[in-house]
Amino acid sequence: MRALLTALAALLFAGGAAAADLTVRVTDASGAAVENAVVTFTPAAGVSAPIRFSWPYQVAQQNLQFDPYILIVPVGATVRFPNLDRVRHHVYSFSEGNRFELELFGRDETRSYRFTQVGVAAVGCNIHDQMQAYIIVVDTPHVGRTTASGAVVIPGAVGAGTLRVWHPNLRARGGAVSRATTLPASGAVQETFAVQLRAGGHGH
Ligand SMILES: [Cu+2]
Repeated sequence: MRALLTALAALLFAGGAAAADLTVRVTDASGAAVENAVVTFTPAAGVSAPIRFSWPYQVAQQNLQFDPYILIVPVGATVRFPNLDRVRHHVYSFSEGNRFELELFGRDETRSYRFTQVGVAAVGCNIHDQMQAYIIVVDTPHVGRTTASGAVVIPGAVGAGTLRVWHPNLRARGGAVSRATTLPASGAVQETFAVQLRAGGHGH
């Protein structure tokens, strides 16, 4: 009986965490799919639980590129920057609130930096101009990045809140547009954004 009650409690708890199955589609002005848009849903009621993501908080340098091109981390996260190249890199960001500089470091060395401000850090290398990456620092667990299809599934979103779309080439203040929405507690929900991109395109 005790085991049954425990199972029942677990079931009820899972029910309490119900949320809509939210898919967000991002297109450009001509209707073409936009890849590498970061979509967040921020509940109006706020977020109380600590935010953790399943992917590594890491931007490697390999073959004179940053990998990944776009990294999403929770505010307060420490991001590692391992250098897997034979050459030295000098990684920096001049983005307001997320300025940092990791001076020349070489093969198999790692530097790290803790991101304490919600926002975007545009990351570059002082030596290799073509190296570019973006670190998106968020205060919500409901976040994802659009694939080549222009779509992303946002986990756990429910209730009133703000949907926000950011893209490196988005023509808007802060590179982002947003709108208020209210999501049902269950069922499949689709939201679409048609955004204006600067020439130069759809990301990476
Ligand atoms: Cu470099």
